[in-house]
Amino acid sequence: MQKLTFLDLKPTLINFHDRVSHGLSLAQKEFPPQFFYHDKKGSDIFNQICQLDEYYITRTEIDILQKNSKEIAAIIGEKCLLIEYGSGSLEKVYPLIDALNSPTAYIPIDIAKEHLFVYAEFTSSKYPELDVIAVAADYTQELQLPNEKLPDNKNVKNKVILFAGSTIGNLDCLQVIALLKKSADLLNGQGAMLIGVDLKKDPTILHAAYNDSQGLTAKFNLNILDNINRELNGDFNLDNFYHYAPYNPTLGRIELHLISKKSQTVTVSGKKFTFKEVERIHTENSQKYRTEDFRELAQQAGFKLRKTWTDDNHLFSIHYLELGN
Ligand code: AVJ
Repeated sequence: MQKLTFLDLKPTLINFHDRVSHGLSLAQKEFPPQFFYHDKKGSDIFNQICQLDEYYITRTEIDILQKNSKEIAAIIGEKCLLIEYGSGSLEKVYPLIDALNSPTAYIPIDIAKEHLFVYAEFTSSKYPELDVIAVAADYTQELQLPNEKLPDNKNVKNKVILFAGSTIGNLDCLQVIALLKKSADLLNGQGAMLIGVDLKKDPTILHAAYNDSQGLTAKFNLNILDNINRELNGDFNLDNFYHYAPYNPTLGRIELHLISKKSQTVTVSGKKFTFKEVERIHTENSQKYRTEDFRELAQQAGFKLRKTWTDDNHLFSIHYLELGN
């Protein structure tokens, strides 16, 4: 018997047209990083990036989780509600579910409903004994899980939010604190987060990861313009833009930009936008952290860093953050 529940908390989706038009009207043009995954092609390119030798993030995180799954499971303990922000990170969450040896429930939360449902069905058929509660919601917004849909409190000893994939790197530090505070609320002030965070390192390694020799990251970045052309009747000429992804050592982050090769005018849904030569559209930040910096940030949101796991080369980190004393 499968135990699968769907909860639709009706998250508000960003309207592609409005957000594109807004982003192109700003003095410093920008798009949110979610736009990379707007179409299947974007998500496919990202999966290809994850296979690149130069892109260490995905592989290293999976490796850390697998190597330390027993210890992580021991810290989390039995009768755990395992919540996950985002869904579909099979290689990351399945080893953890295995190591936890029947958590009380697994609760993936994702804004993309269709994708979430497919993933939840798959997970539930793989773990027929596991109580899977799929929640369509936006975890960056205020969020409460309806108590009556959750397992009885006496079967819950710990609640842990898994936030893998270094997605937190897309946020600036105020947004990180806000997200952690919202997470503390979601946990009702008791529980923990298991969170994947990319580490500061030799900029050459970072540069290679975001400027790969096959040009996949460039394709990933430029694909946003293709989506705008197709869906919003745009006339971006992709040959007129560079992919630019420098490491900013002052801010400690990789930045992705699309840079106009010349002065040009582009039309999107009948509206004209002008670009000066070398004017940019900022498409992503990918923040890197020292462990002590992340510890301090987490502290500002009321979390204590209990334990950090990393790989032998100190490329990536997984932190266990606890609420309360
Ligand atoms: C999905 C946010 C982890 O910051 O490395 C990969 C995505 N952007 N190449 C990252 C990304 C360019 C990414 N995260």
